[in-house]
Amino acid sequence: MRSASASPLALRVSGRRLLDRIDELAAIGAIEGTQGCARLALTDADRRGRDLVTASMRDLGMEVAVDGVGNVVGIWCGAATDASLAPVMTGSHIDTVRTGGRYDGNLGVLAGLEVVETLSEAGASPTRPIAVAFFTNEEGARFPPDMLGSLVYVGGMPLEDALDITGIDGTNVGAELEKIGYRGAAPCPATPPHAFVELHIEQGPVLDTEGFVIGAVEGVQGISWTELTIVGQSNHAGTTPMHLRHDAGYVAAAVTTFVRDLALESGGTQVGTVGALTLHPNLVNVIASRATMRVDLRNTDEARLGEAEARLATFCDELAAREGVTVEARRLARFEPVDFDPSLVDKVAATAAALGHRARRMPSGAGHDAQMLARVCPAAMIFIPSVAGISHNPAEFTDPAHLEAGANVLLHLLIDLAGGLC
Ligand code: HGY
Ligand code: MN
Ligand code: MN
Repeated sequence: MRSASASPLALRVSGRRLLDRIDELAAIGAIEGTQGCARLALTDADRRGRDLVTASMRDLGMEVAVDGVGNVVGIWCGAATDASLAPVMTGSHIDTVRTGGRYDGNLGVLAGLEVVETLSEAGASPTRPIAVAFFTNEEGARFPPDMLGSLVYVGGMPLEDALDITGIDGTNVGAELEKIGYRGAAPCPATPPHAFVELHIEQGPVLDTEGFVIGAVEGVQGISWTELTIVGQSNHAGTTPMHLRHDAGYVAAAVTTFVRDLALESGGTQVGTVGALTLHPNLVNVIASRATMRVDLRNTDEARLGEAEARLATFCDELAAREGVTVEARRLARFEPVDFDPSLVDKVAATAAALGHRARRMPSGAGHDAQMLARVCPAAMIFIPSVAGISHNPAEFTDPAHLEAGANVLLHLLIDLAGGLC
């Protein structure tokens, strides 16, 4: 039993225990032959992951609450903690994309449980309660937008609207929540926590290539998701002269290459992706009558993101007129860039330094729940490296020593934000 009487800075997490938790959760929805897992939001695999994590919360003596959109929050108090105070919260998500890695989101939730277990076994009592949360549908891959659960949690979207969302498979958020048994009674929007810190893998190449262990994340770039439905005319691939075609497949391909060229021309932090594209009837000898595609544009600069969106819209209009098709746009997600609380970002860097790590200040290319919590309380993020910057890929990997280092920074930052140990 480690005593808390030693300087709190002597406290350390158990890297082995954290790895075991990560392995245990990754086994749910495991992608055969890989290290990755697939637990799309509100699927049965997500339910099993949720059941495992909430059981772990209860095993740690945490009070567990589930809200109307399925967000789960566990609250832990030490023997001398003042339970009446607003908790310091950490957490992330445990839903994954279809080709997910084992660390994206999962690390932030399981490291939160490891912090609680470390404090509990040390007999330590933070002045404030510690809350560990996982938010519903952070990925947005099945039900747009991403960060849906945390958006509702902070009052950024009415609960009814979230429950009404239709997924890429035609299912409904509310019905799927009922089906997995996670449409809870806790109110949302929720009472804001005192502060929020999220530990997450970088999912990009910066820390790995520059040799940093810790990233002090200063903010999150803007995100724009648009669904385009292109309607042309199906016709015979062999008999239809090229000038008589209204080819939705060609228009979709032209938009896809335009998105890449737009990002390259824009420079700066502009990125553009078409990751989802379906053709109808999707047959080798039929000119496609319909194409449905989803465009992801991101930039750290709001004005430039807006320019990119406008250029895409103009391109689609001109192409539609030229090819004799219609292009209908539907916005799936739109979040402006977010700056985290500068004093909290400084604390991330100072805590890392106290533990022997120089922190790399940087923006986040990926969206995170922390960007939603930043609307209601001071929020910041701790990054650790992704080897070769690979993520949203079963080959996603982070060095166990970096997992442990990130969790120790989280431990000591949470102790600090919780008013120290009493
Ligand atoms: O899309 C994102 O940036 C995150 O993975 N939800
Ligand atoms: Mn994530
Ligand atoms: Mn992700």
